[in-house]
This record gives sequence, C-alpha cells and structure tokens, in this order.
Amino acid sequence: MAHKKPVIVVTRKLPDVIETRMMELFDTRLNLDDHPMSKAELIEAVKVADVLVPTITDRIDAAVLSQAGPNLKLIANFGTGVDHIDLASARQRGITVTNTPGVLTEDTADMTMALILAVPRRLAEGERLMRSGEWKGWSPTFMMGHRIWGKRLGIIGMGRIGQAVARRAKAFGMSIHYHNRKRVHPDIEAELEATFWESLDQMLARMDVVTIHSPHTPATFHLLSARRLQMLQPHAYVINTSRGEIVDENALTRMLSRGELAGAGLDVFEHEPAVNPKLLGLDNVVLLPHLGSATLEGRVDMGEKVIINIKTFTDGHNPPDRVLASML
Ligand code: 8YV
Repeated sequence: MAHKKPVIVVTRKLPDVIETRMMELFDTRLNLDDHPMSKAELIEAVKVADVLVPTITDRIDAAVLSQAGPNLKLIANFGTGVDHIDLASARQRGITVTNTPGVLTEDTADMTMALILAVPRRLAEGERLMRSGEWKGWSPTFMMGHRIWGKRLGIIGMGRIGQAVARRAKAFGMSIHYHNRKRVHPDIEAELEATFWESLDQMLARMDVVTIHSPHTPATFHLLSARRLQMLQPHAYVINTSRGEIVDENALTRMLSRGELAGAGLDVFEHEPAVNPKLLGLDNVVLLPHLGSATLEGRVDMGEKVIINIKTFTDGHNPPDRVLASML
C-alpha cells in the first residue's frame, strides 16, 4: 500500500517549478492568488498541515502555534530570516524549524552594493529628475555626489552576507571594517584586509558608510538606536538590507531630514509594508521594496532548499537547515 503523502501548506505563491515539484512529492495545498494569509487562515493551516511553508509575511506567533494540530511537526520557512516565527513556542511543541541559508547570499550582497553605490552617487535622484523632464543639461557642479573609492565601510554582522558585501566593496576600493559577535577566521580577515571592532560604538564613529547584515533577534532590535545613530559622522550613509527592526526608523528619518546624516539606502522597513511617510519625501534616501533576494534564480534555489528540508525530514532524517534557537 502506498504511503500517505504528507500535507504541506504553502502560504504564498512560489515559482512554478517549485510548486510543480511540491505537488508531485507531497499532498500540497497552494495559495493560488498569493494573498497574504490572515491570522484565521494561518490557524486553519497549522491545524491541517504536517508541514507549513511560510514566508516573512506570515506571523507564526505563540497564538497561532497554540492552535497547531498534532500532525504539525515541521515549519520549513521559505527564507533565511526566521524572526516572524516564535522559535521558543515551536520548540516547546516539538516542531522543527528550517530555513534557506546560503542561496540568497550573493543576490543580497549585490543589492547591498547597488545601494552603497546608488546613495552617494545620487542614482535615484538623477533618475527621478530625468523622468520629470526637468533636466537642464550638464554643468561642472551639477548633482555632485561622493566618491566610494577610498572610503571606510563598517559592516555590522560578518556572516555569509556581510563577507560577500565586503568582497564586493573591497573591489570598489573601500576599506573594510566590521563588528560581529565573534571575530571571523584570520584567513578571512586577511583576504578582506578587514579590521575588527569589538566596540560597535567606536566603529560607528569612524565610518563613512555603515551596512547592516545581522539577523533580527531580541538582541539586535534597534541595535542602531537613536543614541548609536548620533555617533555617526554627518557625512555618513546607512545601508540596510537585513531587517528594518534593527534600526530605529523614526530616529533615522529625523536625522536624515535635519541633515545630521548624509543619506540612507533601505531595502527593509520597521513596519513593512508601511514606510515612514517622511522618508518618502527625502531626496537623500533610496528606498526599495524588500528586493534583496528577489531574483528568479534565488527564489528557485530557496524553493529547492525548502523541498530538501521537507523531504529529508519526512523521510525520518535531520533536515540540513535546521534552525536552532542557539544559532541566533
Ligand atoms: C526573503 C529575506 O525574500 O530570506 C530572508 O530572510 O529577508 C528575504 O530575502 C523573505 O524572507 C522570504 O520569506
């Protein structure tokens, strides 16, 4: 007799090849119109699923998990960050959580580098001017930005993505500085010619550009607080492609509008999809709608990782990308 296939509930639309493969392998319930699921729908999902495949747009909190049916044993997150999942509640209920690390490193680092270039060189501002039809022509002092070559980049969080950003930035002539819970291997420091700062505060005060690559955890919430933002030099730029919650968005906006910081490149926001309306009115910021890992190749790789995690788990093995609370 054929084994019953596990019931997989996928909360958002995934690339076609991934959905097709999931339909072949599992008893898969798809979200055909891709609407963000309401709390009631998420509760219904955890009641019926053996495996839930959520994304960042689903808040899998203790209240949702308290309604989980007895069959829910795995949350195979589509994405690396798991700050939308209450890991402690999941663990208490014996639910394993997996994510998709590694496959979005290069895409996210590319987008970070794009912002590091775009903000000081005023790319978005120039583009807006062209579209407005108001460009009056070239002049020697027109729309001058600032040079990237020779500037100091301070990387907060020197994991995979932080290091991939460092490699790119080094090729653009930036000097690499970083703050991390742990110092990285000396070989990596040597390759990147990177300077380690044990004190984040001391590093911030000396950087030209600061970029964030830490996970969002209780320890990193508002890591760039109003107090720390004040330590930055007024010519400094802030780049964030990790999680909006790591920066005090109101304090950042206030400082940008007063000219106390030179600019910001933001791909993530504290209350996504809401954006502080004052940010929208500022010329010295480049705002993106959480596009860091949004490539077709990346999304397919993420989906494949989700499938491998589900398949190994439902076959009775340890899934490769298990998230342990101690890893955060
Ligand atoms: C994903 C991300 O698109 O993987 C992450 O942590 O931030 C994004 O790049 C999103 O989380 C998918 O759920």
